[in-house]
Amino acid sequence: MAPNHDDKILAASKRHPIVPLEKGQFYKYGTAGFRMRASLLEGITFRVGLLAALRSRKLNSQAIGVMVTASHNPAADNGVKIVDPMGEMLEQDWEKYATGLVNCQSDEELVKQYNELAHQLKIDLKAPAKVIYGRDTRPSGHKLVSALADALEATDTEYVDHKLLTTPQLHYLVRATNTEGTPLSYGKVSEAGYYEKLAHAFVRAMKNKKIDGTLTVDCANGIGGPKLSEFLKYIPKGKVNLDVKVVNDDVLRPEVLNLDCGADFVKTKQRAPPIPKPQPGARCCSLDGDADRLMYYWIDPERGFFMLDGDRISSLAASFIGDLVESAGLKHDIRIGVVQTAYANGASTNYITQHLKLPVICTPTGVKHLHHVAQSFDIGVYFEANGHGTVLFSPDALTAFKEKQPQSPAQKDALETLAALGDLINQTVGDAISDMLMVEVILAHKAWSLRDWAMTYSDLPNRLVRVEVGNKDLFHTTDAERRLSHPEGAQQEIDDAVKKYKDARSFARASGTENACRVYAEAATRSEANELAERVARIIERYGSGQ
Ligand code: 16G
Ligand code: MG
Repeated sequence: MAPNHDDKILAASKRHPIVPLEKGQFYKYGTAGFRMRASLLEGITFRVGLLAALRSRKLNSQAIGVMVTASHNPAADNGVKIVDPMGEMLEQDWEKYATGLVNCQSDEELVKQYNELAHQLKIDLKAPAKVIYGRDTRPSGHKLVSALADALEATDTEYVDHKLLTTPQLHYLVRATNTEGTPLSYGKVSEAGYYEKLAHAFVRAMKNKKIDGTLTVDCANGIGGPKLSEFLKYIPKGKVNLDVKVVNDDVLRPEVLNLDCGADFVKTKQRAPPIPKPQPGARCCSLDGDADRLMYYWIDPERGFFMLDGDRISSLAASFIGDLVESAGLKHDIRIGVVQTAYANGASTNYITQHLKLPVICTPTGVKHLHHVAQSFDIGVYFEANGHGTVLFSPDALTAFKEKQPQSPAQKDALETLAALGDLINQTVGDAISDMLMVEVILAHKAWSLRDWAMTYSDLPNRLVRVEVGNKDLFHTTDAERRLSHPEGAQQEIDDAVKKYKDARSFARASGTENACRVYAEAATRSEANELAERVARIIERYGSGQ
């Protein structure tokens, strides 16, 4: 007899009601799952739990992850998203099922839709299911994970509460859980396992190179602070001289989370967060509230703040790894590619294609798009300008690093460093802690300061503007968000505006996380970039109000 979860779901769902939205509005599983004010999320998280259980049953009872976080958003927000078995974002086809369940008007309709989904997707509700979850430091997380656990109980799903985690740690744990005991094992299924793997790979990748000076890390007063401090204990004494100063790591006062600090603040405000005065030129970096974004910067006594964003990290990684592949004698066997979004500074794209001679592919915004394209290369480097990204190595590439017989000590060295990077760099999702270690390794190998790194190319001046519009859904894009297909006529006006400026580029898109449009413009000078952005913003405003 098929197990009947219906009564249990019905009863549990009544305890976690959905907050109705105004007529005509609905909740949507967006680029970062469901993200909004925490007070709206309890019922949503319960229903996400139902879907995660279905997904596990659909995928041969593999563990599915659920992360409760609102990343760089203010403390009053929260969010919930599903992680697929290999630690990737939820398959896009399933986003609509999440949206469907969450928008059911009544508990009865919810149960009906849950069963219909199971039927439509040929899911055996008798099969075992497993879900693992974690949350960031937001106090609202408690209530949300208990709603989630209720959904898992109601559907007879096995679950593990991993408690406080960075988002990338949860992604790691999902993959580690599903590969445990197989030849593809990703590491021990524990937080300690994550630290051990990273610390060991870091030491191997450093190859006794010396790290210069202190690195100050702003942790956005989020989960990255305690987790980074914990990680540092795993670095074997005397093996590497990483000197980290952890700042903005106050997780006891929830209201300071992401407040005037963190990677998103640094990127959008283009200035340093409050940190104890670093030595002039000393390395600083910022993580965001769930530690999946990274920004580097330094403060120059004369010229002020200088930022190295996701595009810079991407080009640094591509250049270093490209050189290693060549030194390892694998240039003709391994295809390296870089994936960016339309927000990537044009100067970085030119540097990668013309100087590094590597292919660049542009995708729409959102990690899931970049990740999948990066997987089409043997080594796929992907970063968003906002500092989220990673480097993916194909199974063939990893095998080549381990099995190729070196013809010289230099080749051996390069192969070992590549193999270590394969373990150091999070293969599931962008991970600020792992990316930071990668950057430290590269700078140490190249014996570069941040200034040397910044010298590789000069960014084109650029400006990002947020535009309030009546209805952002009027705006449709094409060509990886670089052009508007709707409303008709808008793109022609943008093209005409762009033509008025030198080396200019501009695009507009509807945000996937807020009810607004975003306009990006770059041009040869700062004033031109500002002027163009304002001009395009006015065009969007006009079309957005239906005039
Ligand atoms: C989410 C995305 C991020 C993207 C941002 C764009 C993930 C995990 N996160 O934070 O990659 O850059 O949305 O926001 O995919 P927007 O659509 O509001 O511009
Ligand atoms: Mg984040």
